[in-house]
Amino acid sequence: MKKALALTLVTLFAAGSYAAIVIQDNFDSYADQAAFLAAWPTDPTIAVPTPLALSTDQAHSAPQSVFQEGNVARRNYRLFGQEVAPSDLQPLMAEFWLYVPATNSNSRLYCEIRGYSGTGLGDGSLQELIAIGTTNVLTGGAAWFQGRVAFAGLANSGWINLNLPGAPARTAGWHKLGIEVKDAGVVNFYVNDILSGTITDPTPIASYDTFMLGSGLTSNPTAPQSGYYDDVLVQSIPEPASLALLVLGGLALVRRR
Ligand SMILES: [Ca+2]
Repeated sequence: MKKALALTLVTLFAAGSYAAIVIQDNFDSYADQAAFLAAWPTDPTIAVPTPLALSTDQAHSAPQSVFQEGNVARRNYRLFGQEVAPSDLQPLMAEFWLYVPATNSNSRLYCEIRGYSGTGLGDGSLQELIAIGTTNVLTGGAAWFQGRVAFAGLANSGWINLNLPGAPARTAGWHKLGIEVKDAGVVNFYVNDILSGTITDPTPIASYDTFMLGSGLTSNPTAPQSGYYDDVLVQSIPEPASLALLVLGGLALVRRR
């Protein structure tokens, strides 16, 4: 039976079907801003390319996070280093923690996953982006977090309030925000691990390759809304059903011997 278990594990590894971590960063290992920028380059596409700032003022995981004050547009990015194709059996999950200071309709603090025709930002054209965080474009938005799928021809440029029944309201402090992408363009948005909104993309793309850290926008100069980002985790996660199938497959292989 030990042999069977070992072979099953080998089968699982061979299929690459256990959770594969694409990006994992708590921002705590960087000695200084230069070290942070080496891992997370400044987005060269915003009007005045300006990076987020490594900070110890707030942290979800101590001691560091990255800071975006409300009146300066800042954004960084990291390439996946691979094309990650989501499916129902192995969704793409992108999560991070966002600190917001107070509810305010002028807040624009969010992160995105993107898919380019090439290998990522800087190579090829942007085909789609999925965002979660805060925006000022929706009526009544200050009460909630928001999610977005662009550019699929959706209303409100693809932004929705994440206000499904039971969704956590936007409050001051840290919140865990998550994007889950499945087959057929099903995009689920999570706030504090609670499903808070869903968008079905009418024109889904095949794969994603880039994480954008920060919105690259200001949060209204008249009432600046500063924010912090921490604990980014991008994974390709097999659903329990697909894991079970692989285990059965592995056992079947063992039995045949
Ligand atoms: Ca941290």
